[in-house]
Amino acid sequence: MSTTITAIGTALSNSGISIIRISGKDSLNIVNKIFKSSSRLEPNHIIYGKIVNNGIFMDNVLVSYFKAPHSYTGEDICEINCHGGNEITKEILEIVLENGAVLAEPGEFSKRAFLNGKMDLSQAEAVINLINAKTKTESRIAANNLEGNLSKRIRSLREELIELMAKIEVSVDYPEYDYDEVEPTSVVPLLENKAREIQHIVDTYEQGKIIKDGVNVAILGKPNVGKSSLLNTLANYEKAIVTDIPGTTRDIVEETINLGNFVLNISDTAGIRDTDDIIEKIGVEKSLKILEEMDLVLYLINGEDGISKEDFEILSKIQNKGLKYITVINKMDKTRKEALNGILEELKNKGINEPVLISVQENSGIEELKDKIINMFDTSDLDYSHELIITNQRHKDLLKKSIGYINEAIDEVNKGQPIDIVSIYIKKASKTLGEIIGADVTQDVISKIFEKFCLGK
Ligand SMILES: Nc1nc2c(ncn2[C@@H]2O[C@H](COP(=O)(O)OP(=O)(O)OP(=O)(O)O)[C@@H](O)[C@H]2O)c(=O)[nH]1
Ligand SMILES: [Mg+2]
Repeated sequence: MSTTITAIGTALSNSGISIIRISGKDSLNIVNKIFKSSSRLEPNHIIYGKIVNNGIFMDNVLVSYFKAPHSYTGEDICEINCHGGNEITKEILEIVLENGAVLAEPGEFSKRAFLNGKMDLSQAEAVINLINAKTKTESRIAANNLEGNLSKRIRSLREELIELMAKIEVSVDYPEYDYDEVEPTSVVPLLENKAREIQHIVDTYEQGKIIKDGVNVAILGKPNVGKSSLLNTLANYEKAIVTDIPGTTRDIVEETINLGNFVLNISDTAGIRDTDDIIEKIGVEKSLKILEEMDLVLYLINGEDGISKEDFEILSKIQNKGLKYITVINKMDKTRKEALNGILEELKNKGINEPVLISVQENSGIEELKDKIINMFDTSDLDYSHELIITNQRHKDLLKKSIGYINEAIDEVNKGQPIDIVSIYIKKASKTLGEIIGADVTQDVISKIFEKFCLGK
Protein backbone atom coordinates (compact mmCIF):
# COMPACT_ATOMS: atom_id res chain seq x y z
CA MET A 1 0.00 0.00 0.00
CA SER A 2 2.71 2.40 -0.95
CA THR A 3 0.52 4.36 -3.34
CA THR A 4 -1.61 7.32 -2.40
CA ILE A 5 -5.10 6.87 -3.79
CA THR A 6 -7.83 9.32 -4.61
CA ALA A 7 -11.46 9.26 -5.76
CA ILE A 8 -14.59 11.34 -5.68
CA GLY A 9 -16.48 10.18 -2.58
CA THR A 10 -19.84 11.75 -3.43
CA ALA A 11 -22.24 11.14 -6.30
CA LEU A 12 -21.47 13.15 -9.41
CA SER A 13 -24.40 15.48 -9.82
CA ASN A 14 -24.99 19.17 -9.29
CA SER A 15 -25.14 19.63 -5.54
CA GLY A 16 -23.97 21.81 -2.64
CA ILE A 17 -20.66 20.08 -2.17
CA SER A 18 -18.55 17.22 -3.49
CA ILE A 19 -15.80 15.44 -1.63
CA ILE A 20 -12.53 14.27 -3.11
CA ARG A 21 -10.79 11.79 -0.83
CA ILE A 22 -7.09 11.15 -0.74
CA SER A 23 -5.51 8.35 1.31
CA GLY A 24 -1.88 7.33 1.69
CA LYS A 25 1.42 8.68 2.92
CA ASP A 26 1.59 11.51 0.34
CA SER A 27 -1.90 12.85 1.04
CA LEU A 28 -0.78 15.89 2.97
CA ASN A 29 2.07 16.64 0.54
CA ILE A 30 -0.24 16.56 -2.43
CA VAL A 31 -2.81 18.79 -0.77
CA ASN A 32 -0.17 21.28 0.37
CA LYS A 33 0.92 21.71 -3.25
CA ILE A 34 -2.52 22.83 -4.44
CA PHE A 35 -4.27 24.20 -1.35
CA LYS A 36 -3.67 27.76 -0.16
CA SER A 37 -4.89 28.87 3.26
CA SER A 38 -3.99 31.30 6.03
CA SER A 39 -4.01 28.37 8.53
CA ARG A 40 -1.95 25.18 8.60
CA LEU A 41 -3.57 21.78 8.21
CA GLU A 42 -3.56 20.00 11.57
CA PRO A 43 -4.79 16.46 12.24
CA ASN A 44 -8.55 16.23 12.94
CA HIS A 45 -9.19 19.76 11.73
CA ILE A 46 -11.01 21.14 8.77
CA ILE A 47 -9.85 24.44 7.34
CA TYR A 48 -10.98 26.92 4.71
CA GLY A 49 -8.88 27.95 1.72
CA LYS A 50 -8.60 27.78 -2.04
CA ILE A 51 -7.43 25.33 -4.64
CA VAL A 52 -4.91 26.98 -6.94
CA ASN A 53 -3.47 25.14 -9.92
CA ASN A 54 -0.50 26.60 -11.81
CA GLY A 55 -1.40 30.03 -10.44
CA ILE A 56 -5.07 29.72 -11.47
CA PHE A 57 -7.74 29.95 -8.78
CA MET A 58 -10.08 26.96 -9.08
CA ASP A 59 -12.50 26.93 -6.10
CA ASN A 60 -13.04 27.85 -2.46
CA VAL A 61 -12.86 24.66 -0.43
CA LEU A 62 -12.72 23.10 3.02
CA VAL A 63 -9.99 20.54 3.59
CA SER A 64 -9.88 18.07 6.44
CA TYR A 65 -6.89 16.04 7.55
CA PHE A 66 -6.77 12.79 9.54
CA LYS A 67 -3.36 11.50 10.51
CA ALA A 68 -2.52 7.79 10.40
CA PRO A 69 -3.51 5.58 12.12
CA HIS A 70 -6.52 7.61 13.28
CA SER A 71 -8.47 7.64 10.05
CA TYR A 72 -10.99 5.51 8.13
CA THR A 73 -8.26 3.70 6.19
CA GLY A 74 -5.65 3.82 8.94
CA GLU A 75 -3.49 5.94 6.60
CA ASP A 76 -3.12 9.71 6.26
CA ILE A 77 -6.34 11.00 4.75
CA CYS A 78 -7.19 14.42 3.32
CA GLU A 79 -10.62 15.28 2.04
CA ILE A 80 -11.31 18.26 -0.17
CA ASN A 81 -14.88 19.59 0.09
CA CYS A 82 -15.38 21.63 -3.06
CA HIS A 83 -18.51 22.99 -4.71
CA GLY A 84 -20.69 20.22 -6.04
CA GLY A 85 -20.46 20.86 -9.75
CA ASN A 86 -19.60 18.00 -12.07
CA GLU A 87 -16.83 19.88 -13.83
CA ILE A 88 -15.10 21.47 -10.86
CA THR A 89 -15.13 18.16 -8.96
CA LYS A 90 -13.56 16.31 -11.88
CA GLU A 91 -11.02 19.10 -12.42
CA ILE A 92 -9.85 18.98 -8.79
CA LEU A 93 -9.61 15.19 -9.00
CA GLU A 94 -7.40 15.60 -12.10
CA ILE A 95 -5.17 18.07 -10.26
CA VAL A 96 -4.78 15.66 -7.34
CA LEU A 97 -3.87 12.91 -9.82
CA GLU A 98 -1.35 15.16 -11.59
CA ASN A 99 0.29 15.82 -8.23
CA GLY A 100 1.06 12.20 -7.50
CA ALA A 101 -2.05 10.30 -6.42
CA VAL A 102 -3.44 7.34 -8.36
CA LEU A 103 -7.11 6.69 -8.99
CA ALA A 104 -8.59 4.37 -6.36
CA GLU A 105 -10.33 1.17 -7.39
CA PRO A 106 -13.91 0.60 -6.25
CA GLY A 107 -13.88 -0.14 -2.52
CA GLU A 108 -10.17 0.50 -2.16
CA PHE A 109 -10.53 2.88 0.80
CA SER A 110 -12.51 0.22 2.70
CA LYS A 111 -10.13 -2.51 1.57
CA ARG A 112 -7.25 -0.54 3.05
CA ALA A 113 -9.28 -0.03 6.24
CA PHE A 114 -9.69 -3.81 6.45
CA LEU A 115 -6.05 -4.58 5.63
CA ASN A 116 -4.92 -2.03 8.24
CA GLY A 117 -7.14 -3.61 10.88
CA LYS A 118 -9.56 -0.68 11.19
CA MET A 119 -12.53 -3.02 10.65
CA ASP A 120 -13.00 -6.69 9.95
CA LEU A 121 -14.39 -8.17 6.78
CA SER A 122 -17.98 -8.51 7.97
CA GLN A 123 -17.94 -4.86 9.03
CA ALA A 124 -16.61 -3.80 5.64
CA GLU A 125 -19.45 -5.76 4.07
CA ALA A 126 -21.86 -3.92 6.36
CA VAL A 127 -20.58 -0.63 4.91
CA ILE A 128 -21.70 -1.64 1.43
CA ASN A 129 -25.00 -2.94 2.77
CA LEU A 130 -25.61 0.38 4.50
CA ILE A 131 -24.85 2.27 1.29
CA ASN A 132 -27.13 0.01 -0.75
CA ALA A 133 -29.98 -0.25 1.80
CA LYS A 134 -33.42 0.35 0.29
CA THR A 135 -35.47 0.24 3.50
CA LYS A 136 -35.09 1.48 7.08
CA THR A 137 -34.93 -2.08 8.41
CA GLU A 138 -32.12 -2.89 6.04
CA SER A 139 -30.19 0.16 7.19
CA ARG A 140 -30.62 -0.79 10.86
CA ILE A 141 -29.35 -4.32 10.26
CA ALA A 142 -26.36 -3.05 8.29
CA ALA A 143 -25.62 -0.48 11.01
CA ASN A 144 -25.71 -3.20 13.68
CA ASN A 145 -23.24 -5.27 11.75
CA LEU A 146 -21.08 -2.21 11.16
CA GLU A 147 -21.05 -1.76 14.93
CA GLY A 148 -19.60 -5.25 15.12
CA ASN A 149 -22.59 -7.34 16.30
CA LEU A 150 -21.90 -10.16 13.88
CA SER A 151 -18.15 -9.92 14.42
CA LYS A 152 -18.56 -10.22 18.19
CA ARG A 153 -20.69 -13.35 17.91
CA ILE A 154 -18.35 -14.98 15.42
CA ARG A 155 -15.31 -14.12 17.50
CA SER A 156 -16.80 -15.59 20.66
CA LEU A 157 -17.91 -18.79 18.88
CA ARG A 158 -14.50 -19.11 17.36
CA GLU A 159 -12.69 -18.50 20.64
CA GLU A 160 -14.64 -21.29 22.32
CA LEU A 161 -13.60 -23.70 19.58
CA ILE A 162 -9.98 -22.52 19.76
CA GLU A 163 -9.96 -22.95 23.54
CA LEU A 164 -11.23 -26.49 23.13
CA MET A 165 -8.55 -27.20 20.55
CA ALA A 166 -5.86 -25.82 22.84
CA LYS A 167 -7.03 -28.12 25.63
CA ILE A 168 -6.93 -31.10 23.27
CA GLU A 169 -3.52 -30.21 21.86
CA VAL A 170 -1.94 -29.76 25.27
CA SER A 171 -3.18 -33.16 26.37
CA VAL A 172 -2.03 -34.83 23.12
CA ASP A 173 1.31 -33.07 22.62
CA TYR A 174 2.58 -33.04 26.20
CA PRO A 175 1.60 -36.38 27.68
CA GLU A 176 4.64 -36.18 29.99
CA TYR A 177 2.92 -33.37 31.84
CA ASP A 178 0.08 -34.05 34.12
CA TYR A 179 -2.73 -33.04 31.80
CA ASP A 180 -5.61 -35.44 31.61
CA GLU A 181 -6.16 -36.62 28.05
CA VAL A 182 -9.40 -35.12 26.78
CA GLU A 183 -11.98 -37.87 26.51
CA PRO A 184 -13.51 -37.61 22.97
CA THR A 185 -17.10 -38.05 24.16
CA SER A 186 -16.65 -35.18 26.61
CA VAL A 187 -16.42 -32.63 23.77
CA VAL A 188 -19.71 -33.64 22.14
CA PRO A 189 -22.11 -31.52 24.25
CA LEU A 190 -20.10 -28.37 23.61
CA LEU A 191 -19.89 -29.10 19.89
CA GLU A 192 -23.61 -29.81 19.68
CA ASN A 193 -24.27 -26.59 21.47
CA LYS A 194 -22.10 -24.56 19.09
CA ALA A 195 -23.72 -26.18 16.04
CA ARG A 196 -27.12 -25.18 17.41
CA GLU A 197 -26.03 -21.61 18.07
CA ILE A 198 -24.60 -21.28 14.57
CA GLN A 199 -27.75 -22.81 13.06
CA HIS A 200 -29.76 -20.18 14.90
CA ILE A 201 -27.79 -17.47 13.08
CA VAL A 202 -28.18 -19.30 9.75
CA ASP A 203 -31.95 -19.38 10.30
CA THR A 204 -32.06 -15.58 10.34
CA TYR A 205 -30.86 -15.49 6.72
CA GLU A 206 -34.27 -16.24 5.25
CA GLN A 207 -35.70 -13.16 6.92
CA GLY A 208 -32.52 -11.21 6.26
CA LYS A 209 -32.77 -11.95 2.57
CA ILE A 210 -36.37 -10.80 2.48
CA ILE A 211 -35.46 -7.55 4.22
CA LYS A 212 -32.58 -7.00 1.83
CA ASP A 213 -33.91 -8.23 -1.50
CA GLY A 214 -37.66 -8.58 -0.99
CA VAL A 215 -39.83 -11.57 -1.84
CA ASN A 216 -39.58 -12.93 -5.37
CA VAL A 217 -43.02 -14.02 -6.45
CA ALA A 218 -44.13 -15.51 -9.76
CA ILE A 219 -47.70 -15.54 -11.02
CA LEU A 220 -48.13 -18.83 -12.82
CA GLY A 221 -51.02 -20.61 -14.48
CA LYS A 222 -52.53 -21.60 -17.81
CA PRO A 223 -53.20 -18.96 -20.50
CA ASN A 224 -56.08 -16.53 -19.99
CA VAL A 225 -56.64 -17.23 -16.29
CA GLY A 226 -56.02 -13.56 -15.39
CA LYS A 227 -52.34 -13.52 -14.37
CA SER A 228 -51.56 -10.18 -15.99
CA SER A 229 -54.83 -8.75 -14.67
CA LEU A 230 -53.74 -9.73 -11.14
CA LEU A 231 -50.33 -8.14 -11.66
CA ASN A 232 -51.99 -4.89 -12.77
CA THR A 233 -54.31 -4.90 -9.76
CA LEU A 234 -51.42 -5.46 -7.34
CA ALA A 235 -49.32 -2.80 -9.05
CA ASN A 236 -52.25 -0.37 -9.24
CA TYR A 237 -51.71 0.46 -12.91
CA GLU A 238 -51.84 -1.18 -16.32
CA LYS A 239 -48.34 -2.59 -16.36
CA ALA A 240 -49.02 -5.69 -18.45
CA ILE A 241 -51.13 -6.11 -21.57
CA VAL A 242 -54.43 -7.86 -20.86
CA THR A 243 -56.62 -9.36 -23.58
CA ASP A 244 -59.03 -12.24 -23.84
CA ILE A 245 -56.67 -13.95 -26.29
CA PRO A 246 -54.88 -16.87 -24.63
CA GLY A 247 -51.12 -16.47 -24.98
CA THR A 248 -51.06 -12.68 -24.61
CA THR A 249 -48.05 -12.51 -22.30
CA ARG A 250 -44.97 -13.81 -24.08
CA ASP A 251 -42.08 -12.60 -21.98
CA ILE A 252 -41.78 -12.16 -18.24
CA VAL A 253 -43.21 -8.85 -17.01
CA GLU A 254 -41.68 -7.63 -13.76
CA GLU A 255 -43.00 -5.14 -11.22
CA THR A 256 -42.00 -4.24 -7.69
CA ILE A 257 -44.54 -3.23 -5.06
CA ASN A 258 -44.42 -2.59 -1.31
CA LEU A 259 -46.45 -4.95 0.82
CA GLY A 260 -46.47 -4.87 4.62
CA ASN A 261 -42.89 -4.06 5.53
CA PHE A 262 -41.26 -5.77 2.62
CA VAL A 263 -40.95 -5.52 -1.13
CA LEU A 264 -42.64 -7.91 -3.56
CA ASN A 265 -40.76 -8.49 -6.79
CA ILE A 266 -43.54 -9.83 -8.97
CA SER A 267 -42.99 -11.70 -12.23
CA ASP A 268 -46.01 -12.15 -14.47
CA THR A 269 -45.33 -15.08 -16.78
CA ALA A 270 -46.51 -16.53 -20.06
CA GLY A 271 -49.46 -18.87 -19.57
CA ILE A 272 -48.26 -22.47 -19.54
CA ARG A 273 -49.53 -24.72 -22.30
CA ASP A 274 -48.28 -26.93 -25.13
CA THR A 275 -47.92 -24.68 -28.11
CA ASP A 276 -46.41 -24.69 -31.59
CA ASP A 277 -45.92 -20.93 -31.58
CA ILE A 278 -42.16 -20.59 -31.25
CA ILE A 279 -42.20 -17.27 -29.36
CA GLU A 280 -44.87 -18.45 -26.94
CA LYS A 281 -42.97 -21.70 -26.44
CA ILE A 282 -39.84 -19.82 -25.33
CA GLY A 283 -42.04 -17.79 -22.96
CA VAL A 284 -43.52 -20.95 -21.46
CA GLU A 285 -40.04 -22.40 -20.92
CA LYS A 286 -39.01 -19.16 -19.20
CA SER A 287 -42.09 -19.31 -16.95
CA LEU A 288 -40.99 -22.69 -15.62
CA LYS A 289 -37.32 -21.78 -15.42
CA ILE A 290 -37.75 -18.74 -13.18
CA LEU A 291 -39.20 -20.99 -10.49
CA GLU A 292 -35.60 -21.59 -9.38
CA GLU A 293 -35.29 -18.01 -8.10
CA MET A 294 -38.74 -17.73 -6.52
CA ASP A 295 -39.64 -17.44 -2.84
CA LEU A 296 -43.35 -17.76 -3.60
CA VAL A 297 -45.60 -18.84 -6.46
CA LEU A 298 -49.15 -17.60 -6.93
CA TYR A 299 -50.76 -20.38 -8.94
CA LEU A 300 -53.84 -19.11 -10.73
CA ILE A 301 -56.76 -21.28 -11.78
CA ASN A 302 -59.69 -20.00 -13.80
CA GLY A 303 -62.75 -20.94 -11.73
CA GLU A 304 -64.97 -20.58 -14.78
CA ASP A 305 -63.11 -23.31 -16.69
CA GLY A 306 -62.35 -25.56 -13.75
CA ILE A 307 -59.14 -27.38 -12.95
CA SER A 308 -57.28 -29.52 -15.47
CA LYS A 309 -54.59 -32.18 -15.72
CA GLU A 310 -52.02 -29.51 -16.69
CA ASP A 311 -52.83 -27.52 -13.56
CA PHE A 312 -52.07 -30.54 -11.39
CA GLU A 313 -48.88 -31.24 -13.32
CA ILE A 314 -47.53 -27.73 -12.73
CA LEU A 315 -48.73 -27.69 -9.12
CA SER A 316 -46.93 -30.93 -8.40
CA LYS A 317 -43.77 -29.47 -10.01
CA ILE A 318 -44.03 -26.54 -7.59
CA GLN A 319 -44.60 -28.88 -4.65
CA ASN A 320 -41.67 -31.12 -5.62
CA LYS A 321 -39.37 -28.14 -5.64
CA GLY A 322 -40.43 -27.45 -2.05
CA LEU A 323 -41.53 -23.94 -3.02
CA LYS A 324 -43.96 -21.88 -1.00
CA TYR A 325 -47.12 -21.38 -3.02
CA ILE A 326 -50.64 -20.04 -2.82
CA THR A 327 -53.35 -21.53 -5.00
CA VAL A 328 -55.67 -18.80 -6.27
CA ILE A 329 -58.97 -19.32 -8.00
CA ASN A 330 -59.76 -16.30 -10.19
CA LYS A 331 -62.90 -15.19 -12.06
CA MET A 332 -65.11 -16.02 -9.09
CA ASP A 333 -67.69 -13.64 -10.64
CA LYS A 334 -68.17 -16.23 -13.40
CA THR A 335 -67.75 -19.37 -11.29
CA ARG A 336 -70.81 -21.44 -10.45
CA LYS A 337 -71.14 -22.79 -6.90
CA GLU A 338 -71.17 -26.47 -7.93
CA ALA A 339 -68.15 -25.98 -10.17
CA LEU A 340 -66.29 -24.35 -7.27
CA ASN A 341 -67.15 -27.20 -4.92
CA GLY A 342 -65.83 -29.63 -7.51
CA ILE A 343 -62.52 -27.72 -7.76
CA LEU A 344 -62.17 -27.49 -3.97
CA GLU A 345 -62.79 -31.21 -3.66
CA GLU A 346 -60.18 -32.06 -6.30
CA LEU A 347 -57.57 -29.78 -4.74
CA LYS A 348 -58.19 -31.34 -1.34
CA ASN A 349 -57.85 -34.86 -2.70
CA LYS A 350 -54.52 -34.02 -4.27
CA GLY A 351 -53.18 -32.49 -1.02
CA ILE A 352 -52.96 -28.99 -2.45
CA ASN A 353 -53.12 -25.90 -0.23
CA GLU A 354 -56.57 -24.46 0.31
CA PRO A 355 -57.06 -21.75 -2.34
CA VAL A 356 -57.79 -18.05 -2.02
CA LEU A 357 -60.87 -17.09 -4.02
CA ILE A 358 -60.65 -13.86 -6.01
CA SER A 359 -62.20 -11.92 -8.83
CA VAL A 360 -59.78 -9.44 -10.29
CA GLN A 361 -62.63 -7.95 -12.31
CA GLU A 362 -64.73 -7.23 -9.23
CA ASN A 363 -61.70 -6.54 -7.04
CA SER A 364 -62.78 -9.14 -4.50
CA GLY A 365 -60.49 -11.37 -2.45
CA ILE A 366 -57.43 -9.25 -3.32
CA GLU A 367 -56.96 -7.94 0.24
CA GLU A 368 -57.26 -11.48 1.57
CA LEU A 369 -54.57 -12.59 -0.87
CA LYS A 370 -52.31 -9.72 0.19
CA ASP A 371 -52.83 -10.57 3.88
CA LYS A 372 -51.94 -14.17 3.24
CA ILE A 373 -48.67 -13.11 1.60
CA ILE A 374 -47.90 -10.66 4.41
CA ASN A 375 -48.47 -13.37 7.02
CA MET A 376 -46.11 -15.69 5.20
CA PHE A 377 -43.20 -13.24 5.08
CA ASP A 378 -43.85 -10.64 7.73
CA THR A 379 -40.79 -9.45 9.60
CA SER A 380 -42.44 -6.75 11.71
CA ASP A 381 -42.04 -8.67 14.99
CA LEU A 382 -38.34 -8.94 14.36
CA ASP A 383 -36.31 -7.10 16.96
CA TYR A 384 -33.55 -6.16 14.57
CA SER A 385 -31.97 -3.73 16.98
CA HIS A 386 -31.12 -6.58 19.35
CA GLU A 387 -31.22 -9.72 17.29
CA LEU A 388 -28.40 -10.65 15.01
CA ILE A 389 -29.62 -11.03 11.45
CA ILE A 390 -27.48 -12.02 8.53
CA THR A 391 -28.20 -10.80 5.04
CA ASN A 392 -25.05 -11.90 3.18
CA GLN A 393 -25.03 -15.20 1.36
CA ARG A 394 -21.27 -15.48 1.95
CA HIS A 395 -21.86 -15.43 5.70
CA LYS A 396 -24.65 -17.98 5.48
CA ASP A 397 -22.56 -20.36 3.36
CA LEU A 398 -19.59 -20.17 5.73
CA LEU A 399 -21.77 -20.67 8.81
CA LYS A 400 -23.34 -23.75 7.22
CA LYS A 401 -19.92 -25.06 6.25
CA SER A 402 -18.69 -24.69 9.83
CA ILE A 403 -21.73 -26.60 11.13
CA GLY A 404 -20.79 -29.34 8.64
CA TYR A 405 -17.30 -29.59 10.13
CA ILE A 406 -18.63 -29.63 13.69
CA ASN A 407 -20.96 -32.48 12.74
CA GLU A 408 -18.05 -34.33 11.17
CA ALA A 409 -16.12 -33.92 14.44
CA ILE A 410 -19.09 -35.43 16.32
CA ASP A 411 -19.25 -38.29 13.77
CA GLU A 412 -15.57 -39.08 14.37
CA VAL A 413 -16.25 -39.28 18.12
CA ASN A 414 -19.15 -41.63 17.48
CA LYS A 415 -16.92 -43.78 15.30
CA GLY A 416 -14.55 -44.10 18.26
CA GLN A 417 -11.73 -42.10 16.67
CA PRO A 418 -9.01 -40.63 18.91
CA ILE A 419 -9.30 -37.02 20.01
CA ASP A 420 -6.56 -35.70 17.69
CA ILE A 421 -8.61 -36.82 14.66
CA VAL A 422 -11.69 -35.13 16.12
CA SER A 423 -9.61 -32.02 16.60
CA ILE A 424 -8.87 -31.73 12.85
CA TYR A 425 -12.54 -31.00 12.18
CA ILE A 426 -12.88 -28.59 15.08
CA LYS A 427 -9.97 -26.68 13.60
CA LYS A 428 -11.63 -26.59 10.19
CA ALA A 429 -14.83 -25.27 11.76
CA SER A 430 -12.98 -22.50 13.54
CA LYS A 431 -11.01 -21.61 10.39
CA THR A 432 -14.27 -21.38 8.44
CA LEU A 433 -15.80 -19.05 11.02
CA GLY A 434 -12.65 -16.96 10.76
CA GLU A 435 -13.30 -16.40 7.06
CA ILE A 436 -16.44 -14.44 7.93
CA ILE A 437 -14.48 -11.79 9.77
CA GLY A 438 -11.54 -12.04 7.41
CA ALA A 439 -9.16 -13.84 9.76
CA ASP A 440 -8.54 -16.62 7.27
CA VAL A 441 -9.26 -15.39 3.77
CA THR A 442 -7.42 -15.50 0.49
CA GLN A 443 -6.59 -12.47 -1.65
CA ASP A 444 -9.18 -13.64 -4.19
CA VAL A 445 -11.99 -13.51 -1.66
CA ILE A 446 -10.90 -10.07 -0.49
CA SER A 447 -10.78 -8.74 -4.05
CA LYS A 448 -14.20 -10.19 -4.86
CA ILE A 449 -15.80 -8.55 -1.85
CA PHE A 450 -14.36 -5.09 -2.40
CA GLU A 451 -15.03 -5.10 -6.14
CA LYS A 452 -18.71 -4.73 -5.30
CA PHE A 453 -18.13 -1.39 -3.58
CA CYS A 454 -18.64 1.93 -5.23
CA LEU A 455 -15.83 4.24 -6.23
CA GLY A 456 -14.62 6.46 -3.42
CA LYS A 457 -15.67 4.15 -0.56
N1 LIG B 1 -64.84 -12.36 -15.66
C1 LIG B 1 -63.59 -12.13 -15.33
N2 LIG B 1 -62.66 -11.94 -16.26
C2 LIG B 1 -61.40 -11.72 -15.90
C3 LIG B 1 -61.01 -11.70 -14.54
N3 LIG B 1 -59.67 -11.48 -14.48
C4 LIG B 1 -59.24 -11.38 -15.77
N4 LIG B 1 -60.28 -11.52 -16.61
C5 LIG B 1 -60.23 -11.48 -18.09
O1 LIG B 1 -59.58 -12.63 -18.57
C6 LIG B 1 -58.88 -12.33 -19.78
C7 LIG B 1 -57.42 -12.78 -19.68
O2 LIG B 1 -56.78 -11.99 -18.74
P1 LIG B 1 -55.20 -11.86 -18.66
O3 LIG B 1 -54.89 -11.11 -17.44
O4 LIG B 1 -54.65 -11.34 -19.93
O5 LIG B 1 -54.82 -13.39 -18.52
P2 LIG B 1 -53.38 -14.06 -18.48
O6 LIG B 1 -53.45 -15.18 -17.52
O7 LIG B 1 -52.34 -13.04 -18.24
O8 LIG B 1 -53.25 -14.64 -19.94
P3 LIG B 1 -51.94 -15.02 -20.78
O9 LIG B 1 -51.02 -13.84 -20.75
O10 LIG B 1 -52.48 -15.26 -22.13
O11 LIG B 1 -51.35 -16.22 -20.18
C8 LIG B 1 -59.04 -10.84 -20.02
O12 LIG B 1 -60.08 -10.64 -20.93
C9 LIG B 1 -59.44 -10.31 -18.63
O13 LIG B 1 -60.20 -9.14 -18.68
C10 LIG B 1 -62.03 -11.90 -13.55
O14 LIG B 1 -61.82 -11.88 -12.32
N5 LIG B 1 -63.28 -12.11 -14.01
MG1 LIG C 1 -50.74 -12.42 -19.34
